[in-house]
Amino acid sequence: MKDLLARLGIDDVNPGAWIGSRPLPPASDARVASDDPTTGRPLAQVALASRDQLEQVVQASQQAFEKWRQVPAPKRGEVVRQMGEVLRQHKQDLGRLVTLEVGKVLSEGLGEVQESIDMADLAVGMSRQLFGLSMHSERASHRMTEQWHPLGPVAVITAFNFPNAVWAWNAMVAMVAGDSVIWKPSLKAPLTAIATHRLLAPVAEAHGFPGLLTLVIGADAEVGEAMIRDPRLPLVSATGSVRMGRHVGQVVAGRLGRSLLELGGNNAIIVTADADLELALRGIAFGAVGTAGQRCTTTRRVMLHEDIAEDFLRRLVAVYEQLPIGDPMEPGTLVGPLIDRLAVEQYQAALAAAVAQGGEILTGGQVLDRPGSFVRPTIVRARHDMPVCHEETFAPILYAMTFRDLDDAIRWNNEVPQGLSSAIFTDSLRSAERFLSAHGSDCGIANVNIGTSGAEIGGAFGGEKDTGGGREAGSDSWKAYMRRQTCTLNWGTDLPLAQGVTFDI
Ligand code: UN1
Repeated sequence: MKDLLARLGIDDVNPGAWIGSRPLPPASDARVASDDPTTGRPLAQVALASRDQLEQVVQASQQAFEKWRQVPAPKRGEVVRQMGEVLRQHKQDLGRLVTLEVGKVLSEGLGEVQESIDMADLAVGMSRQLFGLSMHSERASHRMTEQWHPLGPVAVITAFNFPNAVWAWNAMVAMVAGDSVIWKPSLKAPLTAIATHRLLAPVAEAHGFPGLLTLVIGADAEVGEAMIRDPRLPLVSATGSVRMGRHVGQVVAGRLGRSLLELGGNNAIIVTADADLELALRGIAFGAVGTAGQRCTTTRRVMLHEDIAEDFLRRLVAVYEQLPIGDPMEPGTLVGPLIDRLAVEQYQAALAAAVAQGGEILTGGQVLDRPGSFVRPTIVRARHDMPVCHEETFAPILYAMTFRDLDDAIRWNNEVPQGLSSAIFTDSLRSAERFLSAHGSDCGIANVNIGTSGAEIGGAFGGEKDTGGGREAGSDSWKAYMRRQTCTLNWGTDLPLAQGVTFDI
């Protein structure tokens, strides 16, 4: 472990503010410890960034932006391509650090770094495809076009559960778009952020852009608030809880800035009577238990057709009862720890509420008696209208409910405040299309015969309602990181006015 941290440049105490590869000296004694959720032991400490350091970071980021935006987009893509290469070279170490720091199993830790590599590749392609449109002007000898320009320094606020990839979704695209990036990671996963930053900032620096990538690890009250209020930051992209996002969204809207929000989910899978149940079983198990239930896309509710419900639940319970729980670094482990003791308390509180509201625990429900933050993945027989089923608890708790009519299941899918991901397992074309129709799932992601989590980066990722409406990663999400300019050019000798207006002088 010490070797791994040393190879990635992590010391016992690490600076929390970085401009490129230059750390700013600690501003005070305020520190945060990053604990290993598998053992509960501290891995290393980080000196918290101050308001004053944020100011230095914002200024450096602004200066970098002013030059970076003049670099042709495909050349910006080349810099991002080189960052992707560095990630490839360090995938093993970085993936292990993700596993060490947040407790996801190693295949998922490595998969997360792969997601960042994929983002770099996608962004390189995007760098030659930041297309505008051309329109036909109503005026003779006029040409109308639309072009996209860089926006400015972008604030990227990330959550603990994807400490590497969510930054990459934003940063890779922002960089090819011509923006500089200020990263404020979760205080629960600062070491992955430092390691990632220390690997990639030198690439930008080698091209003459030390301020392109900056990092501030600080308390919300000290640096987070100042960041979201700062009019020099035209876009704040924030991933995390609905509570956090509602605040960020309101503050940024108050200064008429842009926010890109990727908040909580409460994702359901519907299983119809004609579904391939083996496929459904695997999809639900990965969706509900993968990452110990700590993805925004985690499957939290399952709606089973009454004809198959009892038999299916018996099979699902059997799968749950033989899941290997333990050290996420060990090959074969499928369930690692929750991020910390607070998450364990939230798991317990949700289960107490579920039982009080009439739910029945079919399997799981216990905290493991061992160091670290381990809980048993749990299935609760529930009713769709139990209040606890409408909340997101970041833990492996699956609420199972039974339906007769597909219309009811779709209504239940949609009745929660969140709107991120959803899925149906069915072999019926009609049921699948009904689910995907305009009066089907209301979520940003709707899948057929695939679970709710594990989206590829090529699509636009995000959700509706309390999930915040943002879209990141693929498709045309790059538009969020740029400003649109409509240009009308008159190459004639007259000056006709639009709408037939005359103004003869
Ligand atoms: C998140 O949990 O914040 O679709 C992101 C998925 C991953 C991303 C999850 N590609 O599950």
